[in-house]
Amino acid sequence: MRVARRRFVAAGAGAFMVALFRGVGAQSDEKAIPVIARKFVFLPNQITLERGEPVVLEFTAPEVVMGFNVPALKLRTDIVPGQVARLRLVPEQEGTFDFLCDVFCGDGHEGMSGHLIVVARAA
Ligand SMILES: [Cu+2]
Repeated sequence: MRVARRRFVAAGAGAFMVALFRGVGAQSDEKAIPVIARKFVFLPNQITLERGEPVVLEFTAPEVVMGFNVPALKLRTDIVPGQVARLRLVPEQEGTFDFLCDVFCGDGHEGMSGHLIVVARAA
């Protein structure tokens, strides 16, 4: 009984945190970058960020479920129609990183990719 109750409380707290996270938009110190994932392209498909600058990528998918994945940075999210998927990051490494859709979305899925480019912060 005691264990069951503890599990219930933990599950409830988890759900609350998820709800809180989804409900919060970009915070004042973050730059929001909207990205649309549609068949079969990310718009924009080249995203330039400054190293050390906090950003939140805000994804929408008007058609079907998509995935955004930057394998080299171990960053990914599902993008579900009707919801905004937010990925917060502070890029720590300069370079060009490939991203791709990792949820099969149709005949053009394999070509659905782009680049995340991290540059030195402007002085
Ligand atoms: Cu896809």
